[in-house]
Amino acid sequence: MTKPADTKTRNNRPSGREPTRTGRGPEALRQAYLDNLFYVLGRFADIAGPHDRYQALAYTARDRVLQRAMRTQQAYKDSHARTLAYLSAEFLLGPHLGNALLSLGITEEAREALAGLGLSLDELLAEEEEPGLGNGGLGRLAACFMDSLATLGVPAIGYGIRYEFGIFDQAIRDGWQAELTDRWLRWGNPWELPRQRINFLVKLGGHTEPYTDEEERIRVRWVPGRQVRGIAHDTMIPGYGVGNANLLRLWSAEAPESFRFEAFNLGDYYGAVEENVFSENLTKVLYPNDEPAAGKRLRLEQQYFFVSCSLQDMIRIHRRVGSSLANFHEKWAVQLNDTHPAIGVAELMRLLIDEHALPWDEAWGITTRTFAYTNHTLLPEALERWPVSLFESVLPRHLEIIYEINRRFLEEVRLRYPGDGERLARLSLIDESGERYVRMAHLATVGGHAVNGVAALHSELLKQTVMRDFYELSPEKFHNVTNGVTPRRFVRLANPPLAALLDRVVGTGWTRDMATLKGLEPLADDPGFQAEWRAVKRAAKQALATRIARDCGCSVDPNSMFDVQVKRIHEYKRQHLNVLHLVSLYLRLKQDPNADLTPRTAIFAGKAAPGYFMAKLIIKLIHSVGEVVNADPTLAGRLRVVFLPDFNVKNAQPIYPAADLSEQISTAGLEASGTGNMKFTMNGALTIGTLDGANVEIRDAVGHENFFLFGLSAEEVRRAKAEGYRPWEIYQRNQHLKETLDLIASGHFSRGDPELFRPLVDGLLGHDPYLLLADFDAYLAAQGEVARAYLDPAHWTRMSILNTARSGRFSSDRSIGDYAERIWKVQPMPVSDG
Ligand code: 26W
Repeated sequence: MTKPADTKTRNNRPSGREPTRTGRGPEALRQAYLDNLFYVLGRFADIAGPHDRYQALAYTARDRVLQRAMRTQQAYKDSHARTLAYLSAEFLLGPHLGNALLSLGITEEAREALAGLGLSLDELLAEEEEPGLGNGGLGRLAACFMDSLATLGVPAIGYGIRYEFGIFDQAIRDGWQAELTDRWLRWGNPWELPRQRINFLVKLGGHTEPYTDEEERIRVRWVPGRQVRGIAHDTMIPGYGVGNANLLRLWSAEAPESFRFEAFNLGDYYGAVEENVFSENLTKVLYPNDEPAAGKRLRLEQQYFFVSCSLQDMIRIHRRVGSSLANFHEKWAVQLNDTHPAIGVAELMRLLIDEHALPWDEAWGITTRTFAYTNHTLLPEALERWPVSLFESVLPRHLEIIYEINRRFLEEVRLRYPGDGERLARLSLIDESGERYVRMAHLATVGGHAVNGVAALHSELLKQTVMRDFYELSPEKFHNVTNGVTPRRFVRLANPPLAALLDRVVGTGWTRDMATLKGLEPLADDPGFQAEWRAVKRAAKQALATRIARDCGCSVDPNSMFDVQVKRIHEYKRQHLNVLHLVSLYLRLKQDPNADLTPRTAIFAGKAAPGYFMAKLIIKLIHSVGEVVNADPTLAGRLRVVFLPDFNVKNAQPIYPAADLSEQISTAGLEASGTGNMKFTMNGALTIGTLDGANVEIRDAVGHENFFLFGLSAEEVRRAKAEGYRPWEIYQRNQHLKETLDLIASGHFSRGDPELFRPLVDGLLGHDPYLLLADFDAYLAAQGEVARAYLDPAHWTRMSILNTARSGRFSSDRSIGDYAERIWKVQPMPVSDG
């Protein structure tokens, strides 16, 4: 990482003297910190509080990122670069400060600068409230992609929603999840720049009326029921080891006239602000569901609001450099992060036809060459479809446009498949089967040039199941781009001891080129290196044990195997199968206290959607089993079950380095990819998992012998369901399974109350839609293998080193490279950081 010698720059300062404003040495940073404390926060150093100190350092880092962003934007503008717009309703960024210092290459300088003032960098880092503008996988993927786009120097803008309240904070009350409002903005946000002058009006509701314009053309006017104004808030996303910093533009809503004076004068004080309150509601809060689609009016309005602001902004930027809309698609590649922004297809058509008077065919040509769509889930309940009636009342003009898109599309289908009415009905953008719905995945597919899944298996299943008819119609549109995660946050920032060891062995290049980790392979059996490798893992486990003691009031042994499952709570992710294994271990220990059981600490974390009863009951089950197991002296600490509260990016970072075993046990065919699985592999954890999502590719990359596989494959799951799956029979003929389930049903873990977990047990014995019982024996057998392998440190460490060494392709840099080459056709434009 080169430190800029700060030669002649745009503001022509004399060369040589390091400017304090953006200097990167300890002295300049210390001065900038003190200046920000005084001039930005208006605080004297001796009375400043911990959060003031955090903010002062945040502004110091932010300024240096901003300097890069300004240079980057200028470079992109000057070269009229083809730009990617990543439209996502969620960006799960995580805390900025540590990542910014890392990307600027000034972490140690900042630490030294603060030490000179008797301050600890880690204390300031702990002060940051993370922007929780996402639920889970999809939102975090968007954040990893933003990091890789900047690091690879790809011209890109992330567009999303500036929720006033992000994902709820999770508290645990007597084993139950409680949701607390996420007031992340209460202390202000040094990382964003409000751009009042970049604002757009967005229409909602009302009706349409045709008219003839001055050139005798039939046009349509949309007379809205109400309007809101979208205001841009820019956050700069720094690249690592490069001068680029890209834009994340998030929109917040307010009333066109945030205060109506005339109403106030008439004494109608509420009337004066009513409209603003109404409008602000639009971006008030993130919907905390991931998977079941809420289908709420406000959700559709949120989606349309940010998409309309974003497309209007792209057209503004396009026309600012004098380009005509006719080549809009040559300058912009727009990626739809799932169907949440899919209304964009109809909105671009509306803007081109109604606002800019382009003829339909030209507008359609531009639109279909502009958009591409990523699908992140096969779960039927997660595929968004909006009632036509709701569409009618919120987006009447878009419904007309969607009808016309559909009419022309079905015309083509009819030509291709004459007389095949069923196929027509399956392909239609409108579900006519009962109440009429608009199928957003169909709109995104027909309205774009590419559709991709997020892992090889998922992309195959997409073509064979939910998108089968579209695949048969236009196979050339379908791609796979396997997910990835950024090694900056999830290795170098989260696991500095491992990073230092990697730097020493393979050089520092791995942070931008993870393929170089292959250089570790020759050392996989080297006793000296193995010892260092174990020491790194041991230190991380000790640190996590300290955190578990603080947050869960439970002491765990860092010598035990840390068996970790952290992700959103969902039945298809099968956290309750993990619990069945733990109850089976407990049973065995109770039946034979001298059983030679590998000491194990089971660590869970994850939020449940507030309305998802079974997920919340699973959280209670984990706490209830933990309460009994952790308090049982006969187990002598050989088994511990803990639940770490409030799983978010910040709390996740110390978990990946400390894991020995990564639980990726979803029902095969249901986890589109997974990304936690990749973070664990990079940090040397071994995976126990099903042949699902990216597990398949992780297993192929690290070597089948370095992965603990179990369970039915996606095809076997499909067949088991097709042939009639009867979990009750499995329960009847499997004694150990019966004992395990009966113990839970008996109330043994619920203070004697057999009713508490009845819904869960009955669900498993009755229907078990996620085939836990079918995979129970295979899972236990694989866990047995794990337990035996863990007792052979040389073998385990070898496997751990090889997992990290072969995790390179799961860097989000590789994913972005794939998208840029195969779908977006955008060229990197690195900007020097000098
Ligand atoms: C409408 C409610 C809603 C909200 C979010 C439906 C669906 C979603 C997301 C698609 C859910 C999600 O986060 N999916 C996850 O996306 C990750 C990134 O691609 C994958 O790695 C996970 O397997 C997938 O579950």
